[in-house]
Amino acid sequence: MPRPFPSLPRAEFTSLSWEEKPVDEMRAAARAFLETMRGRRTVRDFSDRAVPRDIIESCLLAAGTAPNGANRQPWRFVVVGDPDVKRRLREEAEIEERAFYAGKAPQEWLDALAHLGTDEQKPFLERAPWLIVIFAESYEVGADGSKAKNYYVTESVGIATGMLITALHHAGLVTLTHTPSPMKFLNTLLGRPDNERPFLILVTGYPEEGATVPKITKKPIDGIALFVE
Ligand code: IYR
Repeated sequence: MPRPFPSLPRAEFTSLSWEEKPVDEMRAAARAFLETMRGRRTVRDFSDRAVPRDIIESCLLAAGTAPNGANRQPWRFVVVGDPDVKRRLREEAEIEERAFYAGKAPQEWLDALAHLGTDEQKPFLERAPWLIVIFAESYEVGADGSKAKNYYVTESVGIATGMLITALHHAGLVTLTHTPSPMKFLNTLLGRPDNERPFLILVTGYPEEGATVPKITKKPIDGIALFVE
């Protein structure tokens, strides 16, 4: 078939590195990983214990392997460990959260959240060692100021974020996906340009000793999937 855009260079290809697993081994691996993932919980009680930066870097590189639109890799991770920046971030986030809990959020939303026990206080934003602020790059700006479109940005950044959460859990850390709304203050605070849209904050660290989490259940297989076969 003729190539639709022959002026674009074709990528070079290399052989796939993949090793077949016997089906029994595959099944065991799938089940073991399910148990690993069942051990992941969103945590709100963070310890202030330090986490080495290189561990976070490895997890970010794992996230950076995510499949994404046209391989543009439209994510930017701003990793905040500076106590002063964390304090300012907490202050700004709590301004938004106070407005949210004091009337901006419709009652139906507040009712849906009630079982989680959240409120406008976000001490973890100062206490956790790392706040990974994830930005979605809506379009790329070249050195000459030219704009290039990115594709499936939200999907791509969502996938990378899921992989980051998984990598951090696998490494033995806990996370909280936090989304103060609106989040535009993060651009100003962290000096990010207009083509980067705040996606979420991944609070990362160790759990506080004696941390508690809400008792929740996950849907069973027939609640989340159906097979057409
Ligand atoms: N951003 C608020 C509210 C909140 C919203 C959802 I949807 C949650 O799953 C949890 C919290 C807060 O962080 O408190």
